[in-house]
Amino acid sequence: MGLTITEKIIKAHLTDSDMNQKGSEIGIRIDQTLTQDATGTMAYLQFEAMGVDRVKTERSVAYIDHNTLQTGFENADDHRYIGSVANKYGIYFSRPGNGICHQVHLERFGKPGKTLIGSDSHTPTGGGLGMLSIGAGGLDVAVAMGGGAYYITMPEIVNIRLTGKLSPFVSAKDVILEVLRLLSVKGGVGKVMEYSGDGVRTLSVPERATITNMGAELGATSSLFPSDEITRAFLKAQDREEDYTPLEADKDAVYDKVVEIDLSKLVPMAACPHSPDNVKTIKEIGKIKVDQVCIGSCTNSSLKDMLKVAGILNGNTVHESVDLSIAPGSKQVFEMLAGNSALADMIEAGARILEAACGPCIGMGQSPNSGGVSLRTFNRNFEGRSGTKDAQVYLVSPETAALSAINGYLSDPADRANWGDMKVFEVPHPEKFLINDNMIIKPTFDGEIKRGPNIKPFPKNEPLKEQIRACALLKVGDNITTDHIMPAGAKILPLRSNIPAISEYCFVACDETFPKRAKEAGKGIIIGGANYGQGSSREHAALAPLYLGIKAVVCKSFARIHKQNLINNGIIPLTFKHEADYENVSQGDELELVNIKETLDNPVLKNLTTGAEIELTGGFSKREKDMLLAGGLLNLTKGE
Ligand code: MIC
Ligand code: SF4
Repeated sequence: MGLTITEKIIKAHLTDSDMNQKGSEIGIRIDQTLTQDATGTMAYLQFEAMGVDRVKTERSVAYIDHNTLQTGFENADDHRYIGSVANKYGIYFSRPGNGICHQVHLERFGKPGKTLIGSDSHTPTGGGLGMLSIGAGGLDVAVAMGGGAYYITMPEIVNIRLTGKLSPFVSAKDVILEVLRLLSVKGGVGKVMEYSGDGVRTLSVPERATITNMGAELGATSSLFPSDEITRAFLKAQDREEDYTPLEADKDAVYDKVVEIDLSKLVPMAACPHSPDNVKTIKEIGKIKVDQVCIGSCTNSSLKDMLKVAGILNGNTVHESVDLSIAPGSKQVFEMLAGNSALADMIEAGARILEAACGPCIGMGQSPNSGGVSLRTFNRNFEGRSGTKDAQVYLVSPETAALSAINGYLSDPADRANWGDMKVFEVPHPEKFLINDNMIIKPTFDGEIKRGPNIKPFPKNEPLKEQIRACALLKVGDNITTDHIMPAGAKILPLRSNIPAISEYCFVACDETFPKRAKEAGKGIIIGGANYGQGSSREHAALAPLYLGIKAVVCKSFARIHKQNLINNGIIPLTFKHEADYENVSQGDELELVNIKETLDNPVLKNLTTGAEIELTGGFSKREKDMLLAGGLLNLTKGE
């Protein structure tokens, strides 16, 4: 039987497990890692605590791209800390200003056929190059940097077969929006999305990367494209053709599911508030008035995206009721825009040019006006993530965003009527990118570690006790995101290195009294619905609850990275055996997990308030059980 691309890469990296058992845990060797600054400080504190003298990977890179709004000393201190750790332990350091981790990694480091894990959920961007790239918690990345295997559930493999060619002004963003429309934000859980078919050859590497990037919103473990002549051309244009290896699925590869998409039938679409899978065509939504347009983020900030935007803005003025901001994805993109008239066209049209960083995507500025309609080329539109609770955020392609910014209303770029007398144009793929890695510092393996006063140690857990008796401190519904559990934004992000301080914001999006109540109770259990913890990889969504005494989370189902983060930190993630039992626990009920040490597989939750006995499921591997018993991965490694 032939192999899929995913299986080929896994087979070449398998440590000690059996990949033929779908759904069982496998360990893989990791070739490359990446961190960003908002998760990086914790990851490197954990790496330091492991006592390893240098990184053991082929390439590890630390990026500074999230916390670049330096309103106090905290972020700059974190940057210095990460830079100093990188230098000492052998990690490349991408300085602030060099760009968003995923865009830069695609340009300068990613390699077909290799494995990459990153402490950011959009690490699968690398799948655009045919690299098995997976988002993980900071602790998992620290372990991989130390040479340890990374563990995932052997995924099901979904084949997304692309045929045809996109029509003019329909874009890669519309492809992934269509996949989200078809499969939903839960549709990729436990799966890798593997793209194939004739349509693949019509998409450049950055376009493929837009699609694999937003596979994170499906909840997928990863998304992958083959490595072919288009991949070779991209690597050649990045002056690293030697990194090319061809990679495709065998003709007789067997997939768990096949989804067919005819690219020529797609039309421009948008994900409507407040979920990336709430997808409608621009025509269906209609010509709604727009207040703000933001272009950029790791999904849509490649050179081609920016040139398309510049082409639309050229000779026009941003509509007087619209505020337009543009953040190029990397210094390479920025410098190339500056080297031709594209940047001037954007500035002339009235765009507010931001630095090459995450910026508005993570609520670092550009919050929309109250109730404002904001069109964004980003990947997440969770309620409140923009910094304005009642803003209406729509996720769109760069073409839709730019044209709407000119017109002042949501405009379908494939409909010529929306172009007025504007010129229609085509953007060719560059044959050569501008190569200048002067903002990437190679490590010299020496120097002092520089710690700022805001950098506090991470909370420690203790080995699991026989019994957990605690109150249901909070009950939440379905699709709770890590932005609910541990919000980001300009005010809270600078506290990422200080768990006691950031814990004051834990769950405030759901219940402002939560941190105070949790501290008073000293311990607690959280009750959740389906797809609990979707979204980001931020380990803080486990570390802050740990600090606040949360012992277990009981819900209908979990998102992959968050579940792993809970286990890594010794918080027990359990699911209801019968989903209907969700109704049998109310916030405030006194609960008991009886004899939990022995019953991790099938524990019983006693509701001491109502007398109900609720059956739960653990479904942990041996390794995960050992972590939970030890009170987390670090305790386990240190034998505590
Ligand atoms: C995000 O897009 O939510 C982030 C910010 O990039 C996160 C990481 C973080 O919270 O630091 C992610 O996607 O993992
Ligand atoms: Fe940065 Fe946004 Fe991408 Fe997260 S999704 S890495 S915040 S650009």
